[in-house]
Amino acid sequence: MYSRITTIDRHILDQQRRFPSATGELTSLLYDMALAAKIIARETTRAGLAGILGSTETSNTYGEQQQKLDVFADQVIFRMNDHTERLCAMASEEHEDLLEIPAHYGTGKYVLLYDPLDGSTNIDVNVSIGTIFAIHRKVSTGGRGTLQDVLQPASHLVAAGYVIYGSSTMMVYSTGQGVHGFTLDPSMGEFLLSHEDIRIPEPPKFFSANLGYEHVWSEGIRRYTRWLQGLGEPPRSPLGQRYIGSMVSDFHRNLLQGGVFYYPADAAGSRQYGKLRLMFEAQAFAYLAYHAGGACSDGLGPILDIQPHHLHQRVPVFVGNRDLVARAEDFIHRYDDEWMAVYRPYRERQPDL
Ligand code: AHM
Ligand code: MG
Repeated sequence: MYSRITTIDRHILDQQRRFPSATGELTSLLYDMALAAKIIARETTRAGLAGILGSTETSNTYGEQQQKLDVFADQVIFRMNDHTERLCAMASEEHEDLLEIPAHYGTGKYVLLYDPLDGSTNIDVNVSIGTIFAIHRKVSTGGRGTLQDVLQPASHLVAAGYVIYGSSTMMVYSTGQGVHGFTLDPSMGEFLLSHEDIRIPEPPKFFSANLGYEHVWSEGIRRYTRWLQGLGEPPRSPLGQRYIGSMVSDFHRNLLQGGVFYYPADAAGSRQYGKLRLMFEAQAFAYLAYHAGGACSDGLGPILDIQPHHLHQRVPVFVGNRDLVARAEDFIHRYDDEWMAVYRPYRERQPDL
C-alpha cells in the first residue's frame, strides 16, 4: 500500500504555492509538457505495432536522417503549446530557426526549447530515448519572441526537465527547488511522484563515454579516462563503465546512481566543439545536475554560465558528481592548451542578434 500518492499536477501546483506572486502560467506549461509526454510515450511504446518505425525522407539541420517518431514528437510539443498564450516563441532541435507562435494566437512570457526525441538512432533497436526541455523567461521588449529570448545562459532558466521512455516512462523536472521524478502509471495515465528531491549520490559508481572515440580524443581526455579507470594520478578506485548512447538514459542512470557522463570534443577533426547542442541538450542537464548537487562543464568552466551565440551551438559536456567534473577540467587545463586555443574563441563568440 502506498503511504502517500502525489500526482505530477498536484506537485507542480504545490511548488507554485511557494511563490505567492506566481500567476500559474509556468505551472500550466509544465502540465502541458507532462501531457505531451504521455502522448509521445503512447506512440513510442506502440511504435513497432503501429508500423511507424523507420526514417522519413527529410533530414534535420545537421544533415542527420530523421525518424518518423521525431517528427511526431516535434509536432505534438509544438501543437500542445502554440495556442496557450504562455509562450512568445519555441525552438526545437529539429528546426533550424526559431519557431514563431502563429500570428492568430496571442503570446506569453516564456520561451520553450526542446529536443523532441533525443537518441533517436536508438528507436529501431528498442533502446530508451527521451524528450528534453528547458524554459527561459522572455527578455525582449516586443510582442513576439526573438532569438534574444532563446540565447540566454542556462543560469537564467526558470525550469528544465526530461522524459525518459524506458522500461517505464518517467518525467524528471526542476523549477529550481530540487529535482523531482515521476513515473507514469499507464493504467491510470497519471505521472506519480516516485523520486522526490533527487541528489546525485556519493560515492559515484559509473563513468559514461563512447570509448570508441578515444583515438580522436586529446591527451587530457585520455588521461582523465584512465584516471576514472583507476589507472591515473591521483590514485582512485576504478569506476564501472556504462554507455547507452542515449543521453537522457545515461544522465538518468548517473543522476540516480552517481557518476559522470562526458561527450568531449575531438582534439582535431570534425567535432572540435563537441557534438551535443548547448540549447537543446546541455542547458537542461546543466540546470538539473546543479539542482541535484552535481555539476556540468564544457571542460573550461560551468555550462550554466556560457552565453550562447547560436541556436544550434555545439558544446563538449562533462556532467555528474561535482568532483568528477572538476577533475575533467583539471586534466584539460593541464594537457589541452592546443584544443583550448581552438575552442575558446567559439565559446566566447558574441551572439549575432
Ligand atoms: P541526437 O540528438 O541526434 O539524438 O544525438 C544526441 C545523442 C545523445 O543522446 C547521445 O549521448 C549521443 O548522441 C550519442 O552519440 P554517439 O553515438 O556518437 O556516442
Ligand atoms: Mg538530441
